[in-house]
Amino acid sequence: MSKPPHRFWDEDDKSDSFEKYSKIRKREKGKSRASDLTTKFEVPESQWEINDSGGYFAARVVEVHKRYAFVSLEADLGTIKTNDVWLATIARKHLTARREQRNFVCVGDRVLCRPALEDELASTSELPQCMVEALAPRRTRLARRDPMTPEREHVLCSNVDQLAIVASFLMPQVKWGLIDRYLVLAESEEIRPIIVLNKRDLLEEDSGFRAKCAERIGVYQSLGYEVYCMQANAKGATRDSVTKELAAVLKGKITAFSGHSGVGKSSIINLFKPELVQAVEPDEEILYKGRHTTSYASFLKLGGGGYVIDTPGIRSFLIREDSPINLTHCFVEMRPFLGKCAFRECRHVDEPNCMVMAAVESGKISGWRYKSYLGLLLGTTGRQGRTRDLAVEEP
Ligand SMILES: Nc1nc2c(ncn2[C@@H]2O[C@H](COP(=O)(O)OP(=O)(O)OP(=O)(O)O)[C@@H](O)[C@H]2O)c(=O)[nH]1
Ligand SMILES: [Mg+2]
Ligand SMILES: [Zn+2]
Repeated sequence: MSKPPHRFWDEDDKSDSFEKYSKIRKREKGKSRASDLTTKFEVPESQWEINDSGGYFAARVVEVHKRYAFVSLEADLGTIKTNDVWLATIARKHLTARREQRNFVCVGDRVLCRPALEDELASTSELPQCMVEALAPRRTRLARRDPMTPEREHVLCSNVDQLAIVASFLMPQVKWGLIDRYLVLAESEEIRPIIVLNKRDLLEEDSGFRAKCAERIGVYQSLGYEVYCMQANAKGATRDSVTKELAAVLKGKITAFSGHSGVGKSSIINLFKPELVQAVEPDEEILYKGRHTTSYASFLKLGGGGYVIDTPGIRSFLIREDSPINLTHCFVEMRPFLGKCAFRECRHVDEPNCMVMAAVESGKISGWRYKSYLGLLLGTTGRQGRTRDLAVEEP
């Protein structure tokens, strides 16, 4: 998996403690992944038996509905024939397991399918029909938790290489805390984050808000994150240099687009000539009605190469990295201080001789990023944290 061109910690000392914590993290991560593999439904691809006589074939889930999904043929890994779409249902024998999951499959999943038999046909459909027999373990995943049933996890999409974190400067106003939360998710899944700030046209010249945005963008860039500022609905936006730069970043990769409703995710994707043009409500009023224009995630092939997953706007999602070590690791500017505080288990909250807090005080770590860290650390632990998971406090 390719890494962004420049990362903050590249030039930093890869100290013993850093290596040590990296190992601990890997081990913990392995544990949480192993629990995903408890059902017969999840089978590594190396064990798939694709024999042509049974008509078995590998496919990619491109859209998920309540009772069925759409899948596209994927003979070679990475070559998804998005114009060869099948209506897929899950083989009945798998339907009792995995209750903790809201969906059995999600967009981006690699699945093993076979053509449906006569008595398995779901309904009259123009499309050929198939049964999903196995799911490949997910390489990466974007998940969120249902606030009413926090033990249930809803995986929004899987196996993406990159995460485009989309926000608009205004209408709705950018939530920096949400961006930080997404960045933690990307770091923890080890996927490349791309920050896209849209609706540049709504920024007033010389406003204090504009200056604040510039300062925050500068901090993200200094951490090695790419930030693209654009106006997706501008005339000639497809030919804009920012659009071209972004197109180059999307090429050859699978990128999920995520962010609040109404920030312009679908409008941006439409600039890249997707196979299917995404619906966009021209009326800004959708923001006030709280309606989502995109109602389910879909997998799209771009004209210039690469695939994107357009997701409906979301407000919150689950963060796995709720231990101080893991969370510190996901705030890249804190990595150099891992294991250097006086207390081995330092949470960097109120402990004496904390190197992270010292770095905040000396200005090495920005105060608002540190506040985001505190919000995530204290807000995602314990029962209270589960409900607080919903409201992203603005640092
Ligand atoms: N002023 C301004 N409006 C924009 C811009 N880009 C998109 N819009 C408008 O913002 C509204 C929402 O855009 P969408 O692309 O549907 O947003 P979305 O993020 O896909 O929203 P959901 O599908 O609900 O999650 C539409 O009315 C767009 O026309 C922009 O750069 N500037
Ligand atoms: Mg949309
Ligand atoms: Zn500390």
